[in-house]
Amino acid sequence: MNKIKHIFLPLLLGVVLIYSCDDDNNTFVNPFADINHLALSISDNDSIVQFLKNNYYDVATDSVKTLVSGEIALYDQKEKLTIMDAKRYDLDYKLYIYHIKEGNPIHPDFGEASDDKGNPTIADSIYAKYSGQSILSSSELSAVFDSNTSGNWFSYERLAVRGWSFGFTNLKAGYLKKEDNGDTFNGPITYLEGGKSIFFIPSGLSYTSINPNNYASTLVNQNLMFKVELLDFVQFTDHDNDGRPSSEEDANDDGDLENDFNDNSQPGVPDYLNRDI
Ligand SMILES: [Ca+2]
Ligand SMILES: [Ca+2]
Ligand SMILES: [Ca+2]
Repeated sequence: MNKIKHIFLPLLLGVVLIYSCDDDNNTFVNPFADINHLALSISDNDSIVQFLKNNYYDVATDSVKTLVSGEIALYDQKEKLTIMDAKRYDLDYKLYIYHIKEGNPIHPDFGEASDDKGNPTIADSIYAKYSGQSILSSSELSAVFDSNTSGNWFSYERLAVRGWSFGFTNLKAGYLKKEDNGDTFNGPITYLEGGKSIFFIPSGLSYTSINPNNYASTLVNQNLMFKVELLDFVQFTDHDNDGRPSSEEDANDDGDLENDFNDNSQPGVPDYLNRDI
């Protein structure tokens, strides 16, 4: 099995924990204590649906634009839009995935059927290009806040935008560029025909204030849009090297690996990071 032992993950956004203290007793104050996350999940979904109804995908410029006469709204392109149910911190969310290209992992001249690893699981480490924007209103996106045009590795336990884990399960990887005679390409590692999609991610599956690590993020509680391309992934990623792929260490089968604790001697360590279970 092809394993990458150390996957470097540049933080999508530097997150620094800040603490605001009350002068009298120095207790930690949650600046988002007033937010009702169930209500937010409902209004976020409404906002994303409105955005999808008010915008279309422009093939020529490979971009999302405000709907004009003669074009079809993202929301109405039912055959290209996947709506996924996803759970996070015991709340239910919907993730919207607009498919541009499925991805072709088999080199047209030198590939074999076995090069097709299928789709990654939620837990598999992924190698992807991306660009991210905030959805500010039904007709407005922010400037790109982060992007990568050559490919970065992302590992489940360090992924701040949990919507990615779910979204990438819909894509296939691309194939490695080769020389014309089939030799290894004499140049930078280059993948062609990776699966391309646009993810529309509710705040609860991105920088939610349910997680204190996000309090200081400039993107806290914002709905996000990511254009992504899956270049490669590590099939059967096994974070703790215990022989069980991480995707099979989700004991309660809710798509979240961070809430399964079945080792009484190490109650704070999730199963997928615990070699003893
Ligand atoms: Ca494992
Ligand atoms: Ca779980
Ligand atoms: Ca384990």
